[in-house]
Amino acid sequence: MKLYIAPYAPNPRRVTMFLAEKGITHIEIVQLDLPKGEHRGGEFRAKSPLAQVPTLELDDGRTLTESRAICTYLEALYPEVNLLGADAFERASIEMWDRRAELMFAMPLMLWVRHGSPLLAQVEKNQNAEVAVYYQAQAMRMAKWLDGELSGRPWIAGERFTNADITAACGIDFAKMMRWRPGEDFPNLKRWREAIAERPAGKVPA
Ligand SMILES: N[C@@H](CCC(=O)N[C@@H](CS)C(=O)NCC(=O)O)C(=O)O
Repeated sequence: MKLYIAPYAPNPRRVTMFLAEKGITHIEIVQLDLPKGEHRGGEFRAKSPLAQVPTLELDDGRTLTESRAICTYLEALYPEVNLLGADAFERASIEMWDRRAELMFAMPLMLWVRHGSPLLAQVEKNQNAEVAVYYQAQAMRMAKWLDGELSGRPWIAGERFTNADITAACGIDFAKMMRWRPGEDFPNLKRWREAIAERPAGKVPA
């Protein structure tokens, strides 16, 4: 299998953090240069019709895109360490938190960065400062909410580390490009992010 990723890109990192936490090291990693447009060529587009990373290519040539779908596939192949839930309720509960982490938190953070960071101007041709401000406010509202949630438990989906933590951490780490990270004003989020840094997933470079 080959996993196509790109430096600094948050969605591929969701998969590389997932692999690190499971201790999977035998999947070949192929780095694409997004600013150079390596992902837009016909050869890669045949693997990933939306020209996006991450893309997982199986040995028989079939491909999967969408970071969560790739993680679902990898969890089925390598069930331990379990990151997506051990029984019906836990699987659904982790999916619920993962979707919240992605749609309500990581997505606004990423749109803030994509529209607001001058470093991305080359890749993001339609940057809009007003959109950046809108999503920054939305992301900060969700950060406050998540901070409250984390006052009562160690991890986003409950008592153990799961994929929902990876999804939220990738959003937060991408926002370093806007010089934001949870500080003393988000004490639970800060404690949670520091705990991730101690884990295998936390060692994967942002
Ligand atoms: N929903 C997709 C999003 C993938 C995505 O947006 N990938 C970005 C990198 S983080 C990308 O490939 N951007 C290049 C482009 O869209 O031109 C997922 O979760 O995998």
